[in-house]
Amino acid sequence: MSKRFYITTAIYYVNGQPHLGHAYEMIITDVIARSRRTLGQEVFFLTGLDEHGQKVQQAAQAEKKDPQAYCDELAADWQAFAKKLELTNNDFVRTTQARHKEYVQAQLAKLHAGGQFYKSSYVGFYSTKEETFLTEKDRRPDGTFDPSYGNVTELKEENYFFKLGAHQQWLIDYIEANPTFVQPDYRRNEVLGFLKNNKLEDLCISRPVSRLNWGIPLPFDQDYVTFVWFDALVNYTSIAFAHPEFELWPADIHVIGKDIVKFHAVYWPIMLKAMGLPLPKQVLVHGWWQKDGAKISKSTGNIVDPIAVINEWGLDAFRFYVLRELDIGPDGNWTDAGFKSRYQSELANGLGNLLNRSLSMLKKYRGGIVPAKSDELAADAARAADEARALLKQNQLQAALHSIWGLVTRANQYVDQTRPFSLAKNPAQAQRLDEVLYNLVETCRVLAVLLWPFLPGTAVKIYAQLGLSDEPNALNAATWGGLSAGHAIGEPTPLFPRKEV
Ligand code: ME8
Repeated sequence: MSKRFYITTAIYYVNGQPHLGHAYEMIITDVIARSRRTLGQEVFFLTGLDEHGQKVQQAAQAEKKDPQAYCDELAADWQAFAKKLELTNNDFVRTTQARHKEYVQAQLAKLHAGGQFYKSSYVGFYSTKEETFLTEKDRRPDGTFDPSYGNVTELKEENYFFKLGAHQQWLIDYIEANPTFVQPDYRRNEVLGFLKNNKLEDLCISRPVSRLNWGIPLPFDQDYVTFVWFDALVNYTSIAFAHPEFELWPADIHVIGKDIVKFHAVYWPIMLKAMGLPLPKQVLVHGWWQKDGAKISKSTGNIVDPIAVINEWGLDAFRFYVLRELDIGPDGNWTDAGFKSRYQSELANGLGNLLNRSLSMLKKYRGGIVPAKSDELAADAARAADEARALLKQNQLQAALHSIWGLVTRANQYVDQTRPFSLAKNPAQAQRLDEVLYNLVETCRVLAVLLWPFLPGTAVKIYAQLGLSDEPNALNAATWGGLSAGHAIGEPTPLFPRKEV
């Protein structure tokens, strides 16, 4: 059995509907998963839901629902959302599933037996919003806590703690020896800075049932449930080992947002070490989306509804905008004007126009039959394919799209330069017209192959319009000359209808 490329998203709290930030994370993970598939690797892609903890319990209470019933309803929406985005996930974890809960309890029992936990009294402050304990040193100079913590309450209780602190130097050494473990580099430097300048506190891994009962009971003390983060992080392994038919662990990439780096780059490696498991190869950290320069927030109404955008503009227009607009790392800003502008210029007038005029001319001038091979654009296509291949291997999605669009632009310029509509008027130019038409339709075919990880529906439509029955899902097929003379293409239809804006 050979190891599969195993990639995960964070798992999402089921306390509301998915928003732009969640959609972005799912899409970049899907593009990386598809990229590896198109490069010929076997891939396992996991996404899912984080269903326990106070946040979810409170959201259920606010709707006067039993937490499990509440999660079941929302889980159906989230699963439908994954389908709407055409994610190629191989499984969908819900942390309330028996397969996950049993695994978490088995790990807890093992760690407890191995002396990794101790019971101690905790006096301090608690942020429900962040599900985290706070101390005096988290106060701001004016004595208050940062509003991002929400309502902070004072609390004294007995809990179980996991011995994190003992592994601080080991983790520093590990991250220094493995420069790609946390990416981009500036996130890695932040983690190292945090570890070198702070004493790592032990991690509280329990919550008393008297305060919170929506969680996985500790197998060794029924008065407690497991801290939601300990439960959540373990999903990456519980599901990997729920698939004995594949070799999955260690994960190749955990894709997460910038707010949860500490959990993934500090707590999780130490948990895995204690569990006797190898560490994931990489934690890949993306930035956060804003809209119109302000935080996305349901309460202020500053939101982008991904489903509404997809229903109006199509899935691939949505996928394209978020991937082309924002590299993995920095923060991004959604504007409706920016979205429409990319739709119009890059999709409708760029790619869509290239395909439509290339196929329409082939229909009109050659009855839809591919002429003899010609290779005027072969070098341009090969350059775009080589660049895309190299960039996809490094998860440089935005840069890869940029290279691919270089080929779209080149082919559109080629139409303007060679003027096939004029050539068609002159019978003496019949052979030249054949050459031009071949270069155009073959470039469209190569583009479909290169675009498949990013815009899978569009890639499939291009192949169908070219009259090809296979799927454009293997990058090797980007080699020039795939279309043969005499092949009959299908019907040209606009990929991205122009819209009044
Ligand atoms: O943190 N832009 O869940 P979550 C980009 N359950 N990404 C964003 C975003 C935005 N505006 N808002 C949120 C949790 N995200 C835990 C994770 S993993 C074992 C447990 C991203 O639903 C965020 O950075 O609050 C995170 O990666 C993901 O959405 C889930 O956030």
